Amino acid sequence: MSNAVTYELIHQDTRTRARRGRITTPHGTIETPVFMPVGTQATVKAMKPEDVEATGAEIILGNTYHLYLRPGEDIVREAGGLHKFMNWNRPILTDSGGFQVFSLGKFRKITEEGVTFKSYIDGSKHMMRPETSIDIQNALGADIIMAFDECVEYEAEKPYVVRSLERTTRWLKRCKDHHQNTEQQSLFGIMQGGMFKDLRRISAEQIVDLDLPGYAIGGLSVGEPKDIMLDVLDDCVDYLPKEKPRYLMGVGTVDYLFEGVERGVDMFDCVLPTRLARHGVAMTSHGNVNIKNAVHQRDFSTLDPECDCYVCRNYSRAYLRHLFKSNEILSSMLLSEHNIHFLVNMMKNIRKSIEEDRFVEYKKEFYDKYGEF
Ligand code: PRF
Ligand code: ZN
Repeated sequence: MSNAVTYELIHQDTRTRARRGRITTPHGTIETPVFMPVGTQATVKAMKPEDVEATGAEIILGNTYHLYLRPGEDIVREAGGLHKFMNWNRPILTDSGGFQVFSLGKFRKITEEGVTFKSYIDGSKHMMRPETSIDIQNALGADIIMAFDECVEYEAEKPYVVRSLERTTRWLKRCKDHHQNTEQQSLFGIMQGGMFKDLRRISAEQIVDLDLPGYAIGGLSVGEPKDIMLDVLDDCVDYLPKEKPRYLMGVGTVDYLFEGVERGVDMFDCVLPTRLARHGVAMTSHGNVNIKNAVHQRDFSTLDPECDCYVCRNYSRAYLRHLFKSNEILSSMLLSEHNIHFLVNMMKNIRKSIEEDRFVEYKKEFYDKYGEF
């Protein structure tokens, strides 16, 4: 039986762990390292699929938890799956719902069987088991589906993290046993273990044992300081097999993308570019630009002279500021398109620099221009 998703290593950087690769899926190929825009509610907020495609994005994320609660996975299945439902014909990855459910705080309860939680929409009670998450993800039909895991909070105590990661491994086995559609959808395992390197190693050994088509690093970027996050990440990547893709979940600030790539991560996702856009912030090669600022009132230059996206080819900062100040929907649409293009293009440049063994130089060049993070 063949896997839906395969990974090919194209070039290993000679001076860092950065690597250039390619992931093949039933809906097309993805060049890695890759940034994946987030489309939680079966839409990348404020963007039409063709606009997402125009940015060069090759894969987007969907979310089990949100689509289960609304519209319900049956409706997506009846529509012919998530690709068809939302009119996106390229690869999709769905997160398992684990992370979203655990973010609910006092509105959820964890047992060996699964997690009970209250809907944020109508307060109704639900139980999500590893099997439920897989059933929903099978109905949605994404190319890559994620294991149902527990992401522990940053300051969780070690004894709790031990129990949690072992339960996450047992849940992963249940996910793997339950997932039958392996030729259409590939299940990725998720490493946990909090900020404890010995536990990260144990978690990695347990999940790698299951021989899955890819692995994610979960439980990072949950509020810990940057030096701790990078120190833990350093070790995590080494525990994962070289011949499988590695996905750092929920990470996508500009500096973390470079730091992750440098440590050998292949896939990233983050809501940041679209969220910043809706708050009037543009990401540019010279740092973030707050379009609300009065200095842009008569600024007829573009957001970023180095960007060739649809927005930068056609609109001025003065116009974008006007749209934002007037609460016009087009403001979110245009800034989202630019920000996604910015990150996708940055990853394209990173990939090229790895191929040419000058990732280190490119990173320095980029940081010098970008300024403070
Ligand atoms: N698990 C899952 N999704 C996630 C995370 C996780 O740990 C994170 C942590 N940064 C983001 N999204 N399933
Ligand atoms: Zn642009």
